[in-house]
Amino acid sequence: MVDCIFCGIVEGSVPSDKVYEDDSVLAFRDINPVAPVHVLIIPKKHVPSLLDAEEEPELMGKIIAAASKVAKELGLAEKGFRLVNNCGEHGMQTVYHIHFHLIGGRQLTWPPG
Ligand code: DGP
Repeated sequence: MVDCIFCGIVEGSVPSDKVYEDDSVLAFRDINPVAPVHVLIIPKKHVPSLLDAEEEPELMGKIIAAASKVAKELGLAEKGFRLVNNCGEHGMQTVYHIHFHLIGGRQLTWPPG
């Protein structure tokens, strides 16, 4: 998957600041953070978007479990945090390798823009 930047991160050809890794999931700091903690949690397998998640229920469960683990490890458990997926044009998805933004370390607001 040469055209996918996140596949490049998984393969190691694109550098990243990793905070968690297992056999099927990788988490690394976002290059353009919007909060003190902004981590992207991705499957190592190339899954384009949430529209494809229906075929990957086990993998999606592993991503949510990793998000819980990373949130606790990065000190977000006490005050809380947000886990966000942007899907498609209206969701403002820019990288078509599914990823979940783990955002915290400050007071967040609602609704998002
Ligand atoms: P989204 O709009 O949900 O598709 O957000 C994609 C995010 O990916 C965005 O917050 C910036 C981040 N990003 C894009 N390219 C890179 C990269 O090469 N390295 C890292 N660490 N993050 C990246």
